[in-house]
Amino acid sequence: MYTVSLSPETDLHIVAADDTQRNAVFEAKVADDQFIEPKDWMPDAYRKTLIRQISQHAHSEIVGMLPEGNWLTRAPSLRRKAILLAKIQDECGHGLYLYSAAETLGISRDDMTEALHQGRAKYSTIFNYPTLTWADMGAIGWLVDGAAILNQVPLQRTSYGPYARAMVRICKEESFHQRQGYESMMVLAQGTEGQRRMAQDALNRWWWPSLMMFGPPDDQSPNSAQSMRWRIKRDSNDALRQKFVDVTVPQAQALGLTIPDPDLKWNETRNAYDYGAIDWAEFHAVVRGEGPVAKERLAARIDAWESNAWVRDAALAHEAKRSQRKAA
Ligand code: FAQ
Repeated sequence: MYTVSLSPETDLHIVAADDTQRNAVFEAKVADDQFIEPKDWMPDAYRKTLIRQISQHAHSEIVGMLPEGNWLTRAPSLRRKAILLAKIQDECGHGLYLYSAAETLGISRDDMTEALHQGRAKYSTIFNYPTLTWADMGAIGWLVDGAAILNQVPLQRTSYGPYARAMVRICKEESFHQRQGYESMMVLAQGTEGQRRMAQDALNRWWWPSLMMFGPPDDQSPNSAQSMRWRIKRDSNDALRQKFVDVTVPQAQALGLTIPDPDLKWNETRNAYDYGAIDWAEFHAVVRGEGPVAKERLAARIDAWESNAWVRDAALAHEAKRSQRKAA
């Protein structure tokens, strides 16, 4: 009979003869909260799910630079500009760690980029909304990075090692992003009447799209059950959304701003906030690529990729020369 032993001395020496046995080793490792590493055997569907999720996550970080980049030249002070620039550079770094993590699963960065440009790969719905005023920079940091952290902290314990390790640093940086956004909102909320109105307007526009970031409701989420069994996802979409509402409402109250949801109320029995109905038709339309600025976002990415091809060509030519010299 075939048995799986997970002591560090023995499990590395299991020679599994067929996929059923390999799968048993894989399942046992996942159940034991051990990381699956790039050279470990894994089911094809696990690999595919990870490539899908990690590449979408990477694309989100990269496309997510655009709405904020839009405000770099219009930041109201040198201090705000330096903070925003640092944040955008961090997001770029996150994208690169995540592309690298996905590459360990056997897909190339070029293939992932092509999938994004051809509309085959998704990125977060949130980045298909326009940034209309400076207050949107505060709202994105507070709400979008706030939502991202809640989703990403559990991903530090996701079952695939390279993804989990990438998330450790990403979470530290996202935490700074959330705080700078909240601080920026605080300054606006305590500023002139016009500034307070700008902050409220930004909250009004970003609140519902932020709730949608967590994905469809659990009973309409085709990937959740399997991803949670594989411990890729550690919490469900609805559980994280609820957590976000519960931590964010008191933050809005501290700012003196109103969450744009007349149905929002504390529920003593559940010890959590009840909140109003999310417009899932809007969510699905944005996922389909019909978001307010979806076309502009993709066009900007494709333009950046094409007009900077010479940088990639030069770097590769340099690398080829170096290898030739080494070989000679
Ligand atoms: N947008 O079955 P589920 C950030 C799709 S990072 C677009 O529930 P899953 C940092 C989903 O892909 C933000 N599509 O899917 C930052 C699936 O379609 P598919 C990104 C969405 O994967 C801040 C279908 O709907 N974070 O913001 C969305 O189990 C500021 C059914 O959904 C991550 O990617 C959506 N919101 O759960 C940067 C975190 N939701 O692929 C710059 C990692 C769902 O089968 C500035 N990802 N869909 O064709 C995840 O945790 C998961 O992938 C979920 C979705 C929770 C997003």
